[in-house]
Amino acid sequence: MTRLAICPGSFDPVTYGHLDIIQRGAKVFDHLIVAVFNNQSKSPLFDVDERLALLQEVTKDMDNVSVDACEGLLMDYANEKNAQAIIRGLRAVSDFEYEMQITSMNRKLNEEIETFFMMTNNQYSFLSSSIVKEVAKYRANISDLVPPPVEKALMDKYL
Ligand code: COD
Repeated sequence: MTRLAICPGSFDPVTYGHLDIIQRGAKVFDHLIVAVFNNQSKSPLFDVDERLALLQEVTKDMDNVSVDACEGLLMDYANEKNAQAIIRGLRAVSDFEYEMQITSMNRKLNEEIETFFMMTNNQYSFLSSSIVKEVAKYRANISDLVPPPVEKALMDKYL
């Protein structure tokens, strides 16, 4: 049986922290779908098509990773794809409560699909898309935080 996992998120935009989790997830599952959702509590800088295009570009050499744009409930999407697992990244303790909340809701929606948490590489523990956007606005150097196509897209946005 093919083991399929979904790595959901806003990815507004994708950072090296996200990529770290995507790479780790792709090592333990046969196939990983990076699912781009609009998180209702965030106002995105990039539209879904832009986020998707950036993710496609930066994951193009990962053979068992694909990228998809999604709407509606994560668990409906995972069920439709016959996925066995959801992969989420954990940075610091501050992520824990939010992750517990969405995981217990997701479990209520579908008990068959397990959520796995992966701890990020220490160097990305305090990295988030929001922080990257904040500093990119002031044209600070972000080359060690995001891949080159994302850096360019951010610089173009804030031109
Ligand atoms: N290191 C490691 N992991 C990281 C890092 C980092 N530096 N930065 C982010 N991550 C991880 C996050 O922990 C997360 O696992 C993933 O990468 C994506 O992060 P974000 O911030 O892009 O994504 P979120 O948290 O905004 O995603 C929220 C969802 C879109 C998944 C959520 O809103 C959702 O499931 N929406 C669909 C509607 C739904 O089903 N709702 C019911 C659940 S409440």
